[in-house]
Amino acid sequence: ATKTGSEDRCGFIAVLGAPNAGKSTLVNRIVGTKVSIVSPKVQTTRARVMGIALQGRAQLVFIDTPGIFEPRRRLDRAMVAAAWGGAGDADISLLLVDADKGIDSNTAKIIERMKVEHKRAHLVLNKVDKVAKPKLLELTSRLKDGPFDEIFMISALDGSGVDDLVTFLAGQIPEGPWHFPEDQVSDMTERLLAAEITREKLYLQLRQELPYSTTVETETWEEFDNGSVKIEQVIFVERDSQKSIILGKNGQMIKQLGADSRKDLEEILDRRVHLFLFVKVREKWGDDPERYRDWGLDF
Ligand code: GDP
Ligand code: K
Ligand code: MG
Repeated sequence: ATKTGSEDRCGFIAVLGAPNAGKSTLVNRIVGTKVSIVSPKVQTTRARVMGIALQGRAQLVFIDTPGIFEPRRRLDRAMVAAAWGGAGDADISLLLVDADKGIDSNTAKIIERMKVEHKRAHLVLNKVDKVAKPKLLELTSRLKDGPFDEIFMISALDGSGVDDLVTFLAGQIPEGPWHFPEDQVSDMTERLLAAEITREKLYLQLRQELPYSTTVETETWEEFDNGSVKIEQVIFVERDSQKSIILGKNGQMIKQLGADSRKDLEEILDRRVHLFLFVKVREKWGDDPERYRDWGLDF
């Protein structure tokens, strides 16, 4: 199914940056559908996620990565390793910076490492929708001696500047046959994507640290002749008290979670969805590699 032609191009583009820079928002916008979940919380993205986009005859394969930060837990270390690993084989790497936040210590460390390891790197200042011009110019001048060939200013949220970035990238990637069929947008299975969508709702609705204690798995996936699908998912938590929070008073919380997730799933999968959510306590799931096997994280 892979097309070939003399003018075809295909390349891998790693998207790196501190947590919450807007990496997943950017990849979703370019791909045109949600392949990677987004929330205002750090560590929403836990593994490498591939988002595939076409620009003319160029197939651009974006590698969305977990944010790079100083790791503490075992899961943190695996996420940061996955982020750098995602850039290792890429043709181009992009450093995404939240222009409103500027260069924090995480970003400064990423720049130091990119100087050594990344030959074709570009800087992308994101969130220009909420930053005044003088601040942008100051940031640009501070970074012009960095390891970057080009500097772009974009808003992944409202899309400004994104087309120019994509056009530029399409011209930079190597000539060669496409790696993926033309209708493929991600390397994720529908089952995994469905679990991620529910995890996104947990990140959006739960307060403080609780989302980090949860993980979601799709247990059953049953398709019917009328085109609808029945999906059963388990939300794993670490303690009984967390289970009661997720269920909520009279089950209100989980009902809302299910409704929000189902709505998104119906849009993404383009079919009727019957979603059933269950909550199970599994102590220390965070230390159990079986729980992240689906994400492809190595330990
Ligand atoms: P990631 O951790 O780098 O993948 O960042 P996310 O894509 O999850 O985004 C983190 C937060 O920043 C979310 O609340 C996004 O809606 C928000 N965000 C992302 N891009 C932009 C942008 O261009 N402008 C604004 N104002 N917010 C953005
Ligand atoms: K995030
Ligand atoms: Mg992300």
